[in-house]
Amino acid sequence: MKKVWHTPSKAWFAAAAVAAALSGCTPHDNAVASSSARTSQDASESSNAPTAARERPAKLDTSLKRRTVGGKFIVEIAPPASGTSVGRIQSWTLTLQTATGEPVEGANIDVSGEMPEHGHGLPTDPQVKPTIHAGRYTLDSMKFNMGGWWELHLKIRGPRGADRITFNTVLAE
Ligand SMILES: [Cu+2]
Repeated sequence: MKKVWHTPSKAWFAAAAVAAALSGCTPHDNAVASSSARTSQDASESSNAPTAARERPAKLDTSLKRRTVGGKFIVEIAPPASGTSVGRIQSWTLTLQTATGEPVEGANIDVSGEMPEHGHGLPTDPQVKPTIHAGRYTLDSMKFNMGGWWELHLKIRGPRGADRITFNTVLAE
């Protein structure tokens, strides 16, 4: 993968903003939505921060049930029964299992998202909360502010180890 800038710079943010403007994005949503809830330290660590734009691969795995990168967990995420509505805050569900299919309780899960082609993140800061059902979690404050290719990055810390996974979802443009 070709990397243009190694660290975020003024030029980099300007380029991301231009790319976003050309594609009709509203990158400022991110800053506005999160500025009230975060400290400056949190903001600097935000994984929803803009990223350098990437092209969409010819083949995208859009399966929403997959094994994590290190093979520790099986994760399934699902949009609300009504489907994903662009521009609306919605709750998704997340099912977490061990590699052998046992429900995983007490996991700590971080979610961030981005539109790789546009170099911007989600306009919200999704939160994962446990439910009364073993291995079932809710993914609250999910909002996609435009159609297209989104990546959802999950970092999972369970009682018996940590792993991560990236899901792809393509919403009608
Ligand atoms: Cu976008």
